[in-house]
Amino acid sequence: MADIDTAFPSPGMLPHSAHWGVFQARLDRSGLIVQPHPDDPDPNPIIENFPGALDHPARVTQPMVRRGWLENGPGPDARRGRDEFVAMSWDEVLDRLAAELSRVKQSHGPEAIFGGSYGWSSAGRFHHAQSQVHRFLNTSLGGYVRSVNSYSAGASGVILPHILGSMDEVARRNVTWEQIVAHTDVVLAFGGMALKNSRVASGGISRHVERGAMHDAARRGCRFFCISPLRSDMPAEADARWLAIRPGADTALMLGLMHTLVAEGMHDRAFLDRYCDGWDRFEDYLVGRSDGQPKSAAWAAPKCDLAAAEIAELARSLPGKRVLVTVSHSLQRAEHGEQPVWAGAVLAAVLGQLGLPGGGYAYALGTLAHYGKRSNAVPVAALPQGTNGVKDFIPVARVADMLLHPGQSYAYNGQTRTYPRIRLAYWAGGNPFHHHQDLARLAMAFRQLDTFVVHEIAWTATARHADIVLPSTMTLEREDIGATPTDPLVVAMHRIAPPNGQARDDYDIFAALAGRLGTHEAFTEGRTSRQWLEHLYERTRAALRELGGEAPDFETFWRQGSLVLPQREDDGGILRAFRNDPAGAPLPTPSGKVQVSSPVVAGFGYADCPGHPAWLAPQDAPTDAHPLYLVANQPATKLHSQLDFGRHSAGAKRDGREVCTMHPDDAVARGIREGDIVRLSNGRGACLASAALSTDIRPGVVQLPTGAWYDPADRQDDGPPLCVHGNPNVLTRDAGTSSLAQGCTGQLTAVQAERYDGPLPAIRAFEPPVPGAR
Ligand SMILES: Nc1nc2c(c(=O)[nH]1)N[C@H]1C(S)=C(S)[C@@H](COP(=O)(O)OP(=O)(O)OC[C@H]3O[C@@H](n4cnc5c(=O)[nH]c(N)nc54)[C@H](O)[C@@H]3O)O[C@H]1N2
Ligand SMILES: Nc1nc2c(c(=O)[nH]1)N[C@H]1C(S)=C(S)[C@@H](COP(=O)(O)OP(=O)(O)OC[C@H]3O[C@@H](n4cnc5c(=O)[nH]c(N)nc54)[C@H](O)[C@@H]3O)O[C@H]1N2
Ligand SMILES: [Mo]
Repeated sequence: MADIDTAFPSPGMLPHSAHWGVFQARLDRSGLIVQPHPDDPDPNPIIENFPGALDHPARVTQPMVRRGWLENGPGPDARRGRDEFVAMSWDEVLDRLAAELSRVKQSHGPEAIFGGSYGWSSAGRFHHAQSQVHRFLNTSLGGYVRSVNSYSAGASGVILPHILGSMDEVARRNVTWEQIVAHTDVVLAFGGMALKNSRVASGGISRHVERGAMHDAARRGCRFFCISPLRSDMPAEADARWLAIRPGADTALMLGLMHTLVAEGMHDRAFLDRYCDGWDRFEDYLVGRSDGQPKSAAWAAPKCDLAAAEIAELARSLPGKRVLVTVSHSLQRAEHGEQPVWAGAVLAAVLGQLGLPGGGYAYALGTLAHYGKRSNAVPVAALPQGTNGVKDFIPVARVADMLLHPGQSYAYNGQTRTYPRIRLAYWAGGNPFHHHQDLARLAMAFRQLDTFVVHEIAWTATARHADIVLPSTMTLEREDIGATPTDPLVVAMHRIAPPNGQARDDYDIFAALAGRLGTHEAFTEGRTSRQWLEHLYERTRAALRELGGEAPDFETFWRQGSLVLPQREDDGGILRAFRNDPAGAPLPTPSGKVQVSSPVVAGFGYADCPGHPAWLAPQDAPTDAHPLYLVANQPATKLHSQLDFGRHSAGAKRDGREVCTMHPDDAVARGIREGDIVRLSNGRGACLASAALSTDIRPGVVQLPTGAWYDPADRQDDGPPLCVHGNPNVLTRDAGTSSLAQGCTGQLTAVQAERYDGPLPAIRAFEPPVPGAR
């Protein structure tokens, strides 16, 4: 039933887990030693950011309060983000914060508190900071305005339920890597399947299998297509053919492929008849009956900048083969991001492949280690969040709009909603100055608040924009349970090191606040952290017993360090079930079938998201002034902004600056050489980065990963900021994907690049603020 993982941990090491994998660690006199799980075939090197992080100067070591807030009281303040901080004792800061929370609740109600607190936090299931803040706000203040969806999948999370089923069904419980190794002939990977991405998963994965699976499939003869502006979006092991598509043009390519198949009678009519709803309306659009424009390969070619013959040939090569279409999250983190997600599903339907082993549509396969895996047969620990008394929410990426435009109405998924008036925002476990777009605008938005509270392990730009900064422990400094529904290993995360400085666990901070608010019992249920771990573990244990097996008690689990859970069959999920029995296992859509077109979405009447997949030309495209596409993708050497000061992340920078990649043609035209500092700019701002030249990037595209901490050259200036460290979100646009999903569009924007010959400003991102006198 539940086994012990005998390989883990090794003697003398303690078990722990992170979003970048299960690992073991030890703190000795020479410092922190971390090693991946001994049986991990392809460990994620990001764990190398841990050594040196525990007592790095960037850690927050004591509670700090912004001077302007302390002296003038709560209220909108243009100094937020550029004011001095003063240090304060825990007792005083908790008293003051409890009083402010009470004031906001009494004067404005919990509907004036924004507790979305989006962010990845750390991997342990109990100390997960976002869950902690939600539970605290629910149990102690009556609730909060929440956020829905994610920066990861803002558009797909909304469109997929309209056309196939929930994101989890279509991404997590669908085609597995095992099926690909055994069955797939062709993988059309739109956005690629970069190993840098697929070795990450919230909660921690014990074995990273993606590289090996692509290698084995390719060896068997599976043909991978890396459809992306970057060749490196597919590992060498896949031996992929690279189609260097123009960014933002995938829907055009998909339409061109489908048109060729339909025009040449190679589409699977029987599949479309039996399993799909709304084909005719879409076909009218595809062949041009509805708008006079056939979406042929010749039509698609100039849009995606691939040869028409190449598109047509690719289409003709597909029928009769087991074809898998994947669409990465990145494609939908862009203007009209709903379209490639929808068109990819319809392409798989046109090929008649949905629901076949190793075939059809695996949305987001390769973007996170969760996807392509079997699911556990029993639930894993999660902190209950209580009941939120406030019903209001925003789509997560509309946070700046909400703060800047209270009372304004906006469209979302068929509703007309109104932004609430927020007085206090509470963040723990996320970094909006990493994840949000147009950072100058975001800073303005946070200046509208009465009070901004942040719990952080380190002095991120978000902490620097707060009024109250509370130092939290990092994962290595506390005990927890590491687990995810897509990996069988449950990890007894032992404490590796004592807390740094005055840092406290988020749980203890909230418990102390709850004590002051008279809600201690409701928040803690009388449990210590250790008692919570035992309590949360019991859920898994009870479910194991129900399955009829032995399940060790908590003490045994803790002593042995891990537990291996049973997993479900690799059954292909809802798409396979539907294919096998369309009447008995209908899809959870209005027709019970694949919505090739959707009367519901059409009924919303959105010009920016019509009732079937369509090509909608982007507004945020290159111009004469800003002729290059910027691809602002996920960083290889860290998770988002986490531990950007760590040695693995720092090791990939040049003189402390982030590296951007561009094609030699674009560089030569601008007098830029390898290693030169370039200034990337557009109307919203600018940043500096070190140029790396490569022919593995499409000409006309500059790639700068996210994650370098925002470090504006002049913190007092109100003009477009210059980030000296290389944060691309000074450049990206703060606009929703469409009226349907209002998702984040941070992946792409248009910029100019020039060699920067001015004096190089110092990078101060990791220098903590020096507390002023009180
Ligand atoms: N331009 C552009 N922008 C993007 C993207 C993109 O592709 N392009 N991608 C987007 C995506 S997909 C995502 S998911 C977001 C990610 O955005 P975030 O999830 O907000 O980024 P993280 O850096 O993971 O933020 C987690 C924060 O929690 C802190 N933390 C860690 N452990 C603890 C703890 O125990 N307690 C507390 N209190 N804090 C802790 C870390 O120090 C860090 O600052 O970014 C989005 N932004
Ligand atoms: N190392 C590391 N891994 C991560 C993360 C991290 O921060 N670091 N974050 C994790 C998270 S939260 C998420 S949501 C996933 C995100 O997964 P994704 O959003 O898929 O990841 P990205 O790296 O942003 O984008 C993947 C690739 O898409 C390509 N691309 C960009 N625009 C286009 C386009 O218009 N068309 C095509 N065809 N390709 C395009 C880019 O070259 C890019 O490298 O990654 C996860 N994995
Ligand atoms: Mo994400």
